[in-house]
Amino acid sequence: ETAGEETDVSLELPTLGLSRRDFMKAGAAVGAMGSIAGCTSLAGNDGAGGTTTPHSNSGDVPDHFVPPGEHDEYYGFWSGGHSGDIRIYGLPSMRELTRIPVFNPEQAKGYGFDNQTTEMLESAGDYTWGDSHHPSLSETDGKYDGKYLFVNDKAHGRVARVNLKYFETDAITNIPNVQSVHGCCIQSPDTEYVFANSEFRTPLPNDGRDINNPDKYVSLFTALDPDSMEVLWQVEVDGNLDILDTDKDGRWAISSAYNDEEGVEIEEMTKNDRDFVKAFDVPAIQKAVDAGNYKKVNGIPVVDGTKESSLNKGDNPIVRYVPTPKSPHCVEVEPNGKYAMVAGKLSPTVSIIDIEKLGTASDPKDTIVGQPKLGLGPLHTTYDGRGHAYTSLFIDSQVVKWDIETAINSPKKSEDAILGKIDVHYNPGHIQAIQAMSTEPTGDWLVVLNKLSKDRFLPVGPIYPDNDQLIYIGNDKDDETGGMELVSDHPVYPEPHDAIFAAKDKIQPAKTWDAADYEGEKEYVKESNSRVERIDEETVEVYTSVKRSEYGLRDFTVKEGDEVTLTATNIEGSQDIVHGLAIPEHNVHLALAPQDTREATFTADKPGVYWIYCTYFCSALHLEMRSRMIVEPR
Ligand code: CUK
Ligand code: CUA
Repeated sequence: ETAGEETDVSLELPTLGLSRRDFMKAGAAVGAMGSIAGCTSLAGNDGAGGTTTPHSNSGDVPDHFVPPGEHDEYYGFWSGGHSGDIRIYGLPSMRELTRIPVFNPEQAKGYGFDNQTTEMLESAGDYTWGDSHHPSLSETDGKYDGKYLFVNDKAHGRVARVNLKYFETDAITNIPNVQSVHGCCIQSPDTEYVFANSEFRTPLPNDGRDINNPDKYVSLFTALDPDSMEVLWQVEVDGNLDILDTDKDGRWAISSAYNDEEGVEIEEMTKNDRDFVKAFDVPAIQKAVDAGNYKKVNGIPVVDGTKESSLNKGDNPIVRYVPTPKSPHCVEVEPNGKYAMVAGKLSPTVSIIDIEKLGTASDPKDTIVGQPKLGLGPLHTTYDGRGHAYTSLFIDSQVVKWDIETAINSPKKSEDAILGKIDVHYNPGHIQAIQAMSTEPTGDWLVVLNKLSKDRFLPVGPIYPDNDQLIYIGNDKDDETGGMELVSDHPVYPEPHDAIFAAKDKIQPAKTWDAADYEGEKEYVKESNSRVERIDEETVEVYTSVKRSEYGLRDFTVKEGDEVTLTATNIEGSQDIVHGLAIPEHNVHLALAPQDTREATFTADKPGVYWIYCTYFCSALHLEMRSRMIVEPR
C-alpha cells in the first residue's frame, strides 16, 4: 500500500474521512453525528463535485453547503499548473464554476481557435502548453479591484493577464532573457508593476555562449507594466530566485531564493547551510534605470543587483541579501504589511522578516526578528487578519496555526507560538485564506492544496487527482487544532499550485460582450450585412451574423484553395445564449458569447460540401442551426 499508515485509517472510517486523531477527539460526538449543526449531508454528496467530510465535533461552523439556486460568498481563482489554465471556484461550496484557458488552446471556449487568441498565443512563443502557478489579483489601495488577474508560466518564462470583465486572457508576454518564471505578483498597493522571478539560471543572453560556464549563468527579477504588459527592466542577482511577494507600501519586493552556491547539480545546490532572500528596493531600482545605470540585453535594461554590484555597495543598496536557512520556499507578506514569512522547506522554521528593518538595519540579518520551529517541510503561509499565521507542512501533512507576535517575542520557545495543528491529506503545498494576499483578510475559510490524495477518493488509474481541503478558521479555540475544522475534500485535476480568493462583490463580470470593447478591430456583423466578399483570386472574406437558430448566411461558396477569413457576430442580446460555429474537417471552431464577434482564417483546400453547425445547445432548433460551406473545385 503506497498510502502507508493513512490507508488503515481511511479503511476504518471510510465515510467519515476523519483522521484517527480526530476520531479519538470527536469521541461520543461521532455517535451523534446526525445532529451536527450545519452538516447538511452525511451521505458524502454535497452537490459540489466533491466528497463531504462532516465537520468535527463543534456546531459553530457556518454551512459550507450552498443550496440550489443560491450563490457562493467568494470567488476562488486557482492556477491549473501544467494544465496551463485558471479555474474558478465558488467558496465555500468549492463548486467549479468555469475555467479560463491561459497558456493552453482550449476548444470549449474557442481559445486558440479564433484569430485574435491564436495570434496572441503565437506571438507569445507559439507554445501549446504552459505551467501556471501563481495567480495575483490587481489591487487599488491594497484592495482587490476586480480588473485583472496575472499569472506566470513556469515552463516558458511568460506572464499572462486575464481580463476580469470578460474572464478571458487578453495578453501574454514572453519575457526576454529568462527561461522560466516562477514567483509572480503585482506590486501592492496600487498595481504599478507586475513582477516575475526567473527560477532557472541561464547564460545572458542564452544564445550559445557560456554554456560550460555555470558561474556566468544568471537569474533575473523582471518588472512589467500592468497596462501595456511590456517588460520595463530586469535585475540580475546571485543564486536562483523562487517565490515572490511585495510589501503594502510600494517599496519592497521580496523573493525567496536558493542555490546561493550557484551549482548545477543538486549536491552543489544544497551544499551550504545558508541561502539569501532578495529584497528588491523598487524605487531605488527605478532610479538606477532612469539614470541609465544598466546594460541592454535583447532590448531590455538589465541592472546589476549582484552582491558585488556597485549599486549594492553604498548606503542605499538596490537589493538586500537576507540570510536564511538553506533552500527556503515561500514568501508571503501578512495583511498589515509588517512582516514577510519565509518558509524553510528543508528547515523546520519560518523566518520572520521585519519589512521596515529592510530599509534601516545595517546588517541584513538583523531584519529577521523571529524564526519559530513549526514542523517538517514548511512551504507556504496564509493569514486570518487576527494576528495568526497558518503554515503548510509538506512532510508532516499538517497545517500549523501560530501566533505571529508570540513567535517574535518568545524567540527561544517556538512551542509558545504554536496554537494548534490539523492533519491534511496529504502533503500540502500552497495554503490560502480568503483575501489574505490583500489588506482585507476575512478570516473565515482557508483552502489547503494537497499534492497527494492517495486513498481519499475512488481510484481513477495511476494519475491521481490532487485533494483541495476546505478548513474553517473562524473559531479561535484552545484545543488541539487551535479551532481549525476540516470541512470538505475536493478532488482536482492536475495540478493547481496556488489560489487566490475575493469576495463576490469585488468581481463584476460582464453578462454579455460590449461591442465598443472591440470596435475598430473587428466588424460587428449585422444580419443585414451578412455577405461574401472576394478580395482577390485566392482570398475571400465571409461575414455572418449568428442568432437562434440561424446563421445570417444559409450558405456561402468559395473556391478550392481559397484563404477564407470568416467573421461572425452573435447578435443576441440575452445573457447565456452562446452559439458556436464549427466547420467540419477544417479545424474551425468559434465560441460566440452574446454581442461578441470572432474571426477565423483557414484554407478551403478540399472541394465539397461542409455543414457548419452550432456547438452550444442554444434552442429547441439547435440541431437544425446550420449553414453550408460549398467549396467549388478550381
Ligand atoms: S510553488 Cu507549487 S507548492 Cu510553484 Cu507556489 Cu510552492
Ligand atoms: Cu446556436 Cu446551438
